[in-house]
Amino acid sequence: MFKTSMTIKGLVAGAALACGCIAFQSCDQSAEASAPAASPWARPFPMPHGYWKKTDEFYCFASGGQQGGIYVYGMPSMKLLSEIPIFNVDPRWGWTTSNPEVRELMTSPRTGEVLISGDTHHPVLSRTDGTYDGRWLFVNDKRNARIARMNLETFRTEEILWMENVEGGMHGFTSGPNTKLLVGNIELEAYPAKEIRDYVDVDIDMLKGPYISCVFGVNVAEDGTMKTAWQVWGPWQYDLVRAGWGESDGWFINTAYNTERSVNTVGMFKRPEDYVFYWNIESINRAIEEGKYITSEAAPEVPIIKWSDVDVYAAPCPLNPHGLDIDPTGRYALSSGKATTLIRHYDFRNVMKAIEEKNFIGEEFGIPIMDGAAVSGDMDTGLGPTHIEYDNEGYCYIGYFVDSDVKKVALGDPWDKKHGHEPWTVVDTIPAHYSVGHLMVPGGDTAEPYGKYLVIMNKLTKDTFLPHGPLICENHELYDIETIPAPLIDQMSLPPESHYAQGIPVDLITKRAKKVYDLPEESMTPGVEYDYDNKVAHVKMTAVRSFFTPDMFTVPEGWDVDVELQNIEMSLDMSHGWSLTGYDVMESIDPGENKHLEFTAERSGVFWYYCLWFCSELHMEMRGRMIVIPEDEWSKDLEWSALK
Ligand code: CUK
Ligand code: CUA
Ligand code: CA
Repeated sequence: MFKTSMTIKGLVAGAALACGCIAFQSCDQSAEASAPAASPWARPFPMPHGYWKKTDEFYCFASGGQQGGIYVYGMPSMKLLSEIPIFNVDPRWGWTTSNPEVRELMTSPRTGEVLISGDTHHPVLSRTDGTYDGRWLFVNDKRNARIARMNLETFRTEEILWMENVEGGMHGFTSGPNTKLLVGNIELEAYPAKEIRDYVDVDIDMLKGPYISCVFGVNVAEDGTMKTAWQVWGPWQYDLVRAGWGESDGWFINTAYNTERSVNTVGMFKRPEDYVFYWNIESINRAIEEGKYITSEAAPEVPIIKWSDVDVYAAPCPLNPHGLDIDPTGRYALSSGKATTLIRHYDFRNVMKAIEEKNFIGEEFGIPIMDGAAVSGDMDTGLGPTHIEYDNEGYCYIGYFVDSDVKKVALGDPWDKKHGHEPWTVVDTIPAHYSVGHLMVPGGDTAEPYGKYLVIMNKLTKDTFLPHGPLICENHELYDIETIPAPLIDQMSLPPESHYAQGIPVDLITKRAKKVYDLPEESMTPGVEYDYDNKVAHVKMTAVRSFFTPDMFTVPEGWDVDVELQNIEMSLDMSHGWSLTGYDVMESIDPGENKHLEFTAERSGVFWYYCLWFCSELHMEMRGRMIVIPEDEWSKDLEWSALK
């Protein structure tokens, strides 16, 4: 079953797989095939201290999907490190709506509603000159058209932008080669405010459809602050997006699977080909400069531009395309239909030539359509292609949901000089367990991929892991792509459902990562102040092993309580937390961190607060009481300062 050219590495992993066993040492077949020590992936036993910290080469940031945040793990250890809470509430990571700062981020500026769930899809690491710089991680919420920005010093969310003028369905989302501009799509067509409907002026019917949708740009300031720069509205919706670099710098491209403008599955499948769109960014800026835009009453600062006032071109793409990804030179873009075996590679040079020479085969809604055959080539390589990543050696990796594998394909000029294969041919077929969604090569969506590893993010796992109820975990499979065939190194279960992931070298993160927060210059004086006018008790409280100070406070029933908590520890890993019995209040607070918690003392009685983490030998003792006095029994002598 093995090709003779197979390397030792491949042989070991292949043999291990053949007998369904990953632990080489205990597997007779693999022992016969090769000595375990020959595998660079064999792990030492017993495990030396700090082994993973020393051996991990990349951080992987994977979207949590319905979990609402981001999973962080190390590679190649595939050890889960953190879950960054974003659109969800998670007291473990100090992220609840009792904290007014978090609550504000999660409050819709449009409706005032606090949303505590989301659907994260596309993590986007910030870039400088086309490569990751380790400053921030952005991610979109598909459900409610939001973008969050995490600070990679603290691994916490600092900002959430609620996309103006749309209710939901933000899907494709990415960064330009420099993170000054983010671009994205609205996937689910909208029935927007009347002023936008009138301005866009294409047929739209609230009951029957079709609807309209937009692409958008978001400016990112030096300090990371986001601001919507523009929205271009038009007749279609868009799925996935990439912003060009290198040869395609200044353009962004996206797929559209519902060019039929239908409102149901069958209707969205009527055309044998849909489109890939090429958008010129400069033309959007020009339209704004020339005043070709309106603004809505709800968002007076966001220019709304008509698709017909910008330079956008369509190229046909086989039946209902999804993923669309650009190679490291910026020259090629690959996409394909979800329900065909064809994958199409677009050559940016041919696209530019077609545009310059006006080689169009027609138009739709005024958008010129290029001849697909003229700008591209097709490969017939597998069914259910969804996403593509690239390495630094001239290969791309195409994930096939239905075939349940990844095809490693050799790219065309100039890469053929590097890899030496016939361009656009499959050089390796990598099995997936099962049904590939996205896949990830570290830096695989940048101008300079780091390569080395491939993570296949499998949607279905069936019987791979122990049963745990009908909703089954996912499987992130790690392959070594430095050899052909690629050996499987590890499999990692992860709760559903990761969409995209990005991998970044550890030193870009570790050199910035915060270990403790900086305490404010002035130290906190613990105590309680009573604001009788507004009926608020302001509690200032410190936490240090193994005390809360104060460890008791009183408050009249019905008052609001504002607890300012300060963890005055300066030691690594000395987080405390504040968990209040009888109330929906529980929050972690890290070393040096200062945090407000707000809630209403609705019921009279004695309520204990206790430390959230097993921080010290007297962790259980690290607790205190909130005593809520019925309002008619309250008097000033019951104030904390009188009792202490
Ligand atoms: S999408 Cu989910 S697997 Cu949102 Cu990038 Cu394709
Ligand atoms: Cu502090 Cu347990
Ligand atoms: Ca279609």
